[in-house]
Amino acid sequence: MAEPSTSSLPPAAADAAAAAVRAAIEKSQQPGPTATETEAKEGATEGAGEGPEGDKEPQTTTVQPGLVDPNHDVTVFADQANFTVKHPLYSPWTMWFDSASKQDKAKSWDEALVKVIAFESVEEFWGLYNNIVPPSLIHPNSNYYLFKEGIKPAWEDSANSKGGKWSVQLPRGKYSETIDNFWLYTMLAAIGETFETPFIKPTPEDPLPSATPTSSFSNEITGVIVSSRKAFYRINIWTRTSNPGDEERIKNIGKHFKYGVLGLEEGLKISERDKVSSDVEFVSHKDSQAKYGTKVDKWTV
Ligand code: MGP
Repeated sequence: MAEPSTSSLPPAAADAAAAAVRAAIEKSQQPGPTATETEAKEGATEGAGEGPEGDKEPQTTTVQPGLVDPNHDVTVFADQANFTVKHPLYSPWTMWFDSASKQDKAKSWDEALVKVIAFESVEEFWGLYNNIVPPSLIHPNSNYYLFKEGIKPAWEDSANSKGGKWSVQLPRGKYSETIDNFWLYTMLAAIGETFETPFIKPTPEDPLPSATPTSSFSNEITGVIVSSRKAFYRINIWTRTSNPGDEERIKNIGKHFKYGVLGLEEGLKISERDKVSSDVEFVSHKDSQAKYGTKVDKWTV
């Protein structure tokens, strides 16, 4: 299982994890009690009737309002079990799951869909990640769905009904470790909200170009899904829109997903023999529902 540390992640995933922490810091810069105020208050209660210690003057170190105080607060990066500070994410998220056995008995598709947990901090995310069965080990025909709070992972939800999905498929078997890593990187990009980072093509001179998140962030991603199927694994990125007019913006998400987040090479076929390519494809939900016997318009990157 991965440690709650970003040091072993590839650059894009590490960026995404760092973005999740940046979200925490930005959020925590809202006015709150200063350390001095907090310590003064604690001194007042803890010190009462405790002799010399109780007479202690409150310490005068002042940290910026709401920021982590390095002298007192323990983050998950310093102590994985006994941390005292949680870093809130930009948005709260919910993990959903549906399993093959439930699908078999369910009367309708969404009857089998269960909420696993809702979380809103970096620490809760790692707590979930460290305690959940990885996608390579879930039963074929099962799916994990990580969606923004309040959005059901269904085409019918108003946040999804006009949208679509980017997909990548990997053959089962030899790609089990890869799918587990890809899913982690995908989740980090989702909770770090880095999918809308402008994609900058790597060059031999600058193989790891770093782009700052775009100012035209439009909250386009509603959720991400990993699916286990008999012959393959699949990751989907769901978007709110799928208009031809938004092609450039949506393709940027696909490029960032394929090259930045997953680190795939342009033109690379994941496996010629298995007839599964690394083409990352976009299709609208409307088209994917009508896929049988219908020509489906797909975008690739
Ligand atoms: P799938 O898992 O998205 O496709 O949907 P997959 O794995 O390609 O399977 P295939 O059987 O389509 O080849 C599988 C099935 O689940 C769909 O055909 C629908 O019956 C149902 N389903 C999936 N989703 C995401 C939804 C949804 O959002 N709404 C509803 N009503 N049904 C869905």
